[in-house]
Amino acid sequence: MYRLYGKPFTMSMVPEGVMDELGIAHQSIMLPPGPTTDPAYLALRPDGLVPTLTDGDLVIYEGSAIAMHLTEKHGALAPAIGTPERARWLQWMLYLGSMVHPAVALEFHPDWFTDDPAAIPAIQARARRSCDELWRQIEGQLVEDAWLTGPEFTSADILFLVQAMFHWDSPAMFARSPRVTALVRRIHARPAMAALLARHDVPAPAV
Ligand SMILES: N[C@@H](CCC(=O)N[C@@H](CS)C(=O)NCC(=O)O)C(=O)O
Repeated sequence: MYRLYGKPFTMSMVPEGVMDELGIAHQSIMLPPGPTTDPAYLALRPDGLVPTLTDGDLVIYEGSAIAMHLTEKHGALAPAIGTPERARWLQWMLYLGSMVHPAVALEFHPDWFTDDPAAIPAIQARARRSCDELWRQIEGQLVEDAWLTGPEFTSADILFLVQAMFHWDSPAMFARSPRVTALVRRIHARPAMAALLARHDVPAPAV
């Protein structure tokens, strides 16, 4: 049985959403908010962050990597290997995880990047501008009436929804991005995705 370690309103919603969409039963272990110091968890993921997935002896962490592992293992939610759509899927799984999410982290956890409390407002303001710019760039990459990687809904759409979710308090960001907004609405219209957000007390997209 899969065991997913997570926290509400975090990257752990990505593998959780993948398992929900695929109807895969799993045990969900919600860690308390704040820095994780539990040695048992640190033995699984040494930086103490979430998510981590275990499956018997297998331990895997990093949200995008877990989602990619699940899609490979279950042969679903990813385009066929070697196709242009698969290339786009790889691009978005890595880009959203390694470029967009760090900008989100800079905004939500500025204390990870400085020991100087006086520097925090400036870091947050800069991070917000970076996120704004990233969404503007992503807008230019989207194709109207398509999922993120093409005609099929994939795990990249789940990752996209979760990254967008971190910015729903910024309607101005989305007002400039009609295709991002339309894709967010389309993904959220899937029952499993709406249920995922509701389970984490995330309101429906205000975009
Ligand atoms: N790139 C990492 C990001 C991990 C990360 O930043 N996790 C955050 C939540 S999104 C966390 O554990 N924060 C600690 C906390 O919120 O208490 C991944 O996808 O696993």
